[in-house]
Amino acid sequence: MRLFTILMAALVAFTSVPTMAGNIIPAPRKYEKRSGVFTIQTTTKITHYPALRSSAEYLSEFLPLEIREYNEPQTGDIVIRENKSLDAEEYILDVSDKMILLEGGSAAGVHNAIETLLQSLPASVYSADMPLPAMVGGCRVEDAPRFAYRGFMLDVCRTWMDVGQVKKFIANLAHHKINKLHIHLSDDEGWRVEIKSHPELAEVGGFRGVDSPVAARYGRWDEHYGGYFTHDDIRELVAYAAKRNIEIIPEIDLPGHSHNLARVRPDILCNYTPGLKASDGYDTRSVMCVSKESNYALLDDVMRELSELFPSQYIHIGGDEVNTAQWMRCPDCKALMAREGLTSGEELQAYFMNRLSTIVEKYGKRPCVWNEAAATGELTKQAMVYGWKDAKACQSATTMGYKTVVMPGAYFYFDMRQTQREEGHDWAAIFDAKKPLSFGFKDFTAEQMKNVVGVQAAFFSEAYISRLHYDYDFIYYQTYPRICALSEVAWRGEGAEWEEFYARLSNNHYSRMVAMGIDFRLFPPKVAYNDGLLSATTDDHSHIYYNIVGEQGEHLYTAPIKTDKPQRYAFRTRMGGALSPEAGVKGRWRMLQPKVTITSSIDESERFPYSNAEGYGRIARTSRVGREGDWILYTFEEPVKCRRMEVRTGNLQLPRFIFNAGYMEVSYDGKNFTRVCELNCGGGAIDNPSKPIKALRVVCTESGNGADFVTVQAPMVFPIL
Ligand code: TNX
Repeated sequence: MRLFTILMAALVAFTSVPTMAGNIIPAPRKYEKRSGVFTIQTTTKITHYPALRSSAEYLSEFLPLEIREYNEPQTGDIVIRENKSLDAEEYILDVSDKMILLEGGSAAGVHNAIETLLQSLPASVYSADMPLPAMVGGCRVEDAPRFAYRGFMLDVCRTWMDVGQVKKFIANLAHHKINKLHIHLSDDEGWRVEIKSHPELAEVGGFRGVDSPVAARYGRWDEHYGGYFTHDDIRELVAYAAKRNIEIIPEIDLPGHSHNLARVRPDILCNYTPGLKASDGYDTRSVMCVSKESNYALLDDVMRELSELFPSQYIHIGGDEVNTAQWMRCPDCKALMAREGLTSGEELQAYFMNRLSTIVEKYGKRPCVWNEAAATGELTKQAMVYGWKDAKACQSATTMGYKTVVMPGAYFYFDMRQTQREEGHDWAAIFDAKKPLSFGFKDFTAEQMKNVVGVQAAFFSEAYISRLHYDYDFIYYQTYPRICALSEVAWRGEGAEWEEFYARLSNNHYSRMVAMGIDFRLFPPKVAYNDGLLSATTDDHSHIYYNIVGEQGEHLYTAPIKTDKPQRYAFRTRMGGALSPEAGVKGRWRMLQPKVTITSSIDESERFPYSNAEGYGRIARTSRVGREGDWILYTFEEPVKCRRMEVRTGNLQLPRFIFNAGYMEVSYDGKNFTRVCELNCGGGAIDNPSKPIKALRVVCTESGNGADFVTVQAPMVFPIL
């Protein structure tokens, strides 16, 4: 058996795609293999130039060796030093039989050298339990990033992540040479940073649901849900990130996305009373009034505190998806427009963003905005623009003269789902790691490239919260290996060939990520069915498991399965905490679409009638929010035989616009109903019904959902396989 394994490994090595030397991600500019081997012993020392103590300490978190301050490189040491002839982030890693030399233009360059060294060691180095002595092959790496800005945006508003969780995220970004963490600290669903001069912003706005004035949007409706970072927390995060060459850029998303702020401080809103009927008495306005001087005074306090807390030269002030209709109904905003000669909502937003930018600049910082806020070109050119809509929006910002971070959603929004059947948003695109790796700057002119500061990806977390109870970690499943692809593009300025990159990933990097504690997404196995034999294969050293519809448990796959019902099997791979989506033969995920009529105690919306959902293609909406006692009824023309039936209120993959609480009933005759289950995230399901189903009904037991309506979806009918 052992011999067989060795032979197989040799075969794999022999037939595999040639990869960039060193199998490093992101691939270094120049990598030369050298003769000789350095042996790290338990007695090996990490010696460092005086100013690089922190770098030595960082390395010793993975290689627990003695640290010494030293000025001359000594045989047998791992030497950390500055080389002034290199750019700040540039580095040289030189491994010979005499020593390991890590040189950087600054501590940032040294950090990059350390990350490359870690990737040159066995994967167990990441869990700090690499057995010593360990051998490192001789090599010389000369490397530098193409972009100074290599970022990731984390949304801690929709789903709260505490200091420990954010630290873990930062630690893993650092292993991929990502050097900016853009942290989204305020949104409609939460305010996540303490403001000492206005404690209510975080103390009240950091929580939602139950007794909070903030609506319980997205998951955990029956819980006082949330949290926020104190000033001490922020200082801890900033220091932790800095040690890993990561700068934290805070974002307060203004003047839109301010529903939370408006619930805590209703005085920020425009001067008119909204119609409250559809939302069951709930004010859903979410935009700061532009005309109120008191708003600028409040924001001055906020920006002052943020500027003291975060050493970054940037503060992101948002500017996306502003509902300007609210300003058009406000007499004070209209008067301001007349006074200032402004003719559109966009111009009014530019006025607001410029006022806010002046405040940010007063505190010695530069403002960052989402691309909409710079669309008219009126915003100060001091601002840095984050192009999220598409590549065009990025190009147009660069042409107007804005420094621009490129992050088109269709390539870099890692909250998007990865295939049709997986979880997550789909509005920008459905894509896996191949997509960000394919990103290039071919369409950008040389002039435009001068204003491109770098690349960033994002994880918005609306879909995360309702998946916290899954048996895998949704955020890591969504973000890795897509972040590996991001790191390649951001470091090198271009992607790589997929085959070559995938070889580096699957041969080396997967096991590194397992040791880093990342529960990443594996690619699904290939499934084939021939002559009554069902087989599954994979090429990434993971294990294959399968389950059978209607049976409990998961089995290790070891050999082809003889069956005449291949559609009953689903296969997935696992490696550590990583797992793939399920794969199977065509027909495994077939759904029925029996003729159905949808009725409700609530009238349908005119724009999104119930017939949309009856057609199984599109979603429908009610004309108002659900109240206690409301119901939605799904009646089938003919009783339906199936293995499972499920109905959901709310938006497709997103539990919002739902019945917050309630239950589901089934009827086999269309007259008598029996209760099946409580609603969970707005939905319910019945498995293995005893008879064909004539109707399902969901009943609401709690009024309101923080919005104006309830989304109605087609029933999901799973056939007997
Ligand atoms: C758009 S990107 C948003 C966010 C959402 C995200 C979901 C941006 C500036 N705004 O509010 O969470 O889409 O993908």
